[in-house]
Order: sequence, then C-alpha cells, then structure tokens
Amino acid sequence: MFPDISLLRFRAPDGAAHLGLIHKGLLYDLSLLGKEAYLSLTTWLQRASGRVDEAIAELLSDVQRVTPVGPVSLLAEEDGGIRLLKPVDHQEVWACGVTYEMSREARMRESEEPTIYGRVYEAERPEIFFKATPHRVVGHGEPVAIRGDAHWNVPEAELTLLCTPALDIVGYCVGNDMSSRDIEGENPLYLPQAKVYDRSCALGPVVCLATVVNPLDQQVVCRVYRGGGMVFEGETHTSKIARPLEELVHYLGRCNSFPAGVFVMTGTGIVPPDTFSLQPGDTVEITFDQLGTLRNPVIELPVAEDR
Ligand code: DO4
Ligand code: MG
Repeated sequence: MFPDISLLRFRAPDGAAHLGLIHKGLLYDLSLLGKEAYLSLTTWLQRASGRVDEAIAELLSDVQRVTPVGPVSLLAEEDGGIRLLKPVDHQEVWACGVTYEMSREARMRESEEPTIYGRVYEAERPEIFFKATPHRVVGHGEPVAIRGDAHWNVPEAELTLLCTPALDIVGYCVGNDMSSRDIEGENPLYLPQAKVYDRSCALGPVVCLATVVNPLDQQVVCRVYRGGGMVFEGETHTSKIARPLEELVHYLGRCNSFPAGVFVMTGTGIVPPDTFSLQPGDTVEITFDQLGTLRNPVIELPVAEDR
C-alpha cells in the first residue's frame, strides 16, 4: 500500500509531525538528520527548489546515516504512537479540469452551459481552479465530505503533482477532488461551491519522488464500497490526459507564486454513471499502479443552519 522511495508526514511518538521517507520497505525519520531542510515538507521543498534531482540524490544519501524507525507496516497499524498524516503542511492545492475526454463529456451532459466545457478542452489555456487550503485537505483513512446542500456528489480520482516553489515537479500522489455535480451543473459560476469546502480534497497516502515514477504510465482504479459491497468501479490510464503535465504547471505559475510549494490535481478520467451519487457511510478507494491506494470514508457535512 505504501510505495517505495516516497516522502510522508507522520506523527511520531513525541506527538509532533515529522518528515519521513519510505525506502526499501523501511520508514526513516528525516528529522533525526538534524538538517534544517528536513524539518518539514515546506523546508524540504524550498531546499529542492530549482535542483530536484540533486535534492533527491542528497536525500537518498543522507538517509543512509540514520537508523530506520522500523518496517513501513508501522504506519498501517498505527503502532507505537506512529500515525500517517496528510502529506501537506503549508501548500495550497490547485486543480485542473476537463483534461480527459471522459470529463469533457460528463460536464457537457450535466451542465446547463455545455459549450464552455467543449471550448476549454480545445483551448490553449487549460482550466485551473483553486481547490483547497491545507485545512480542507484530508489524508489517507480520514473522512472526505459531501455537502449537506448537494444531492449529486462524486469522487474524482486524479494524478496529483507536488511542485517546489520554483514549480519543478518533485513528486506524485493520489488525489480525490470531491465534487458536487448538481451545484456545478446548475451554473458554472458555482464551481467554487461545488469544489471547495471542508474535507473536499483527499491526498496521499504518501508522495512518490519524481525520479522513480512515470506519471503518464499509471493505471487508475476508483471503487466505492457501501454496506459491504462495491457499488461503483471505474478505471482509466494517465496516458489519456490530453495535456502535458508541464503545460498545466506552467499556466498555474503565470503571475502566481507558491513560497511553500503547491499540489496540483490534474483532472479526472473516471466519472461514475449519472445515476450514481455518494452517500454518507460509503468508502472511496483510489489506486494508482505506483502511487498506492488512497482510502477514505464519506461523511455528510450539515449546512450552517443545521449545525
Ligand atoms: O470543469 C469543472 C471541473 C472539472 C474537473 O474537476 C475535472 O475534470 O477533474
Ligand atoms: Mg476534478
């Protein structure tokens, strides 16, 4: 479940969040190296900015100087006071839309303004929208949410890039861009309400370093479980993304800066049938070949008046 050569944040027995590395099936605590670069995800991204290959090589060499905390299974078992955390500290999350043919068709079906989705699929400038601040993000195992004022809610399984402040792609993780299709479908100007709310974004389980993964050669499977059975299964392949990943990052970086680095969700190629909506109590499971499995139970958030 936890891919090799990946970065993670974990709660250590001292109760603090530490930066870790998974290497050859073992978990390493990078804070033990005593270097400022390994204090947090942000400090490491700043250190890697503009020198990704060098920073990854340095990391793999440095890690040989520390004793591993133990086998990676410690994370799955929440053993010895160790717990996997969401792979985000201060990064914003942005998302790209209509990057797969499948997504273009689904938006055109759901929307009262179908032509805008066809146009953005063809246009030179991609659709990029703000998705989440760190506090709206959940990690592996934590609940994602559907809105209490929406009745057509779906998960969106998305290859997610982690970029340095210089916008180099330094790693990849699994992402779930939770979306309320009825709110977006009623009027595209409601997109932020369909996409941005508490627990609307899941990332994890860890971040695979860019040097070990081919992001465009990933089979993607999304499953939803309800009451002990599977109620949805869909799949795609990242080779179907219609735009180069670097182009998405380039447009995001125009007139925009990310001092702590940034996560970029690259759009979904899996859309459940139009009759399907998530329900509280469901579990969403998204697997990418080399990035692992991100699993999250679903809860419903009451609207403010009901709180
Ligand atoms: O155009 C609206 C959002 C599209 C999206 O999130 C996707 O294609 O993944
Ligand atoms: Mg999406």
